[in-house]
Amino acid sequence: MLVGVPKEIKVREYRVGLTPSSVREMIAHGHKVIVQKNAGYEIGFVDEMYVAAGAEIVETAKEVFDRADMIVKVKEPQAVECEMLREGQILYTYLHLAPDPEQTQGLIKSGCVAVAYETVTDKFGGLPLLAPMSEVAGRMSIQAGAHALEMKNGGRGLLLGGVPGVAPAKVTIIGGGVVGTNAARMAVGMGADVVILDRSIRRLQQLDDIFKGAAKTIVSNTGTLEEHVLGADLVIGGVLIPGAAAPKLVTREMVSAMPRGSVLVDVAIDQGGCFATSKATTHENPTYIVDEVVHYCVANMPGGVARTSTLALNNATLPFALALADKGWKKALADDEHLLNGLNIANGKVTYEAVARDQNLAY
Ligand code: PYR
Repeated sequence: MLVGVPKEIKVREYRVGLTPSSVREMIAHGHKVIVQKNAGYEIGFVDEMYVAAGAEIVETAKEVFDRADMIVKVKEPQAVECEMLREGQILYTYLHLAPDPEQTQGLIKSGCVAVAYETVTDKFGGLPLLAPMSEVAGRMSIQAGAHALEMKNGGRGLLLGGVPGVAPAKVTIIGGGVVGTNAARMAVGMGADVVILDRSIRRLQQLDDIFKGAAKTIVSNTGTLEEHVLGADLVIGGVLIPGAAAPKLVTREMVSAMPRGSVLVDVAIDQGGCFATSKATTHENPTYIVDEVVHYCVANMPGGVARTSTLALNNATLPFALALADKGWKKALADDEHLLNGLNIANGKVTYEAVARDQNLAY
């Protein structure tokens, strides 16, 4: 199969669909790979590395889309990319179609076969191609929060770990899933006083085993949520209801009652955010202040550490990319129900129930 890797064109997106090492693996499987010039330049994957791995470098995205049987990307195709896709061509990338009718129509019209990273499942009930980016965002949330706690950023002027003789900062993490667990690892590592809230006692038992008391676990309900949000210097929102909007767990009143210079980091902002006062921000202007509380709500946090994110994403996406290339999409999906769950569009129709339902489309 001829596999194509265009340069990402979404604003400030520096991740790339395949690393040079993934290209080498593709070629070892007998495939050909074309990579758009400078596709990985900003994160140190220069064209010479792709050539050394066996890829051909091509000048334009159009050439990649015209020639490739399968396009491997990171972000959802922008309108100009949807127009370049063609019937039967495989598109393998993040799509997030449910809230995006325009992209859905563009993909339907193209006739492509679109496999979305975020809906591929695993036998443990997880989302293995979303998980690496949740790990990145969870870990990053603590460094973003630590930075926001500095005076110059409007924070309380607190060092997360404190120093001998001075207490560490209090960090409350809402949600004990992938984001919350990774946030807790970083916060504990930096010496903060950490509480994780979750509604699942079973999950709290697992977290207690992992952290062995270094992070406290609390069952989440209206009362405990209020107590631990109001008592925190830094709150991390890491709740996910797959495919649905995030619940607004922290109300405007709670935000207003927080001490001046407290910090909220909303990792759920991609799903609308879990703080009533959240609105999406960018890496250029990551924070804003409401009622003297600093909000960090960057919508594509993993893009800020694009090299780490690309490597982590490729670790998860490559085995499925190889299956699609080795077997063709029909057999690859027929052989693997979890990869089949990734199929969102085929033969000019939506093939993913939640997307069809949200957009009133035939399924
Ligand atoms: C991203 O990392 O950009 C996703 O869409 C998950």
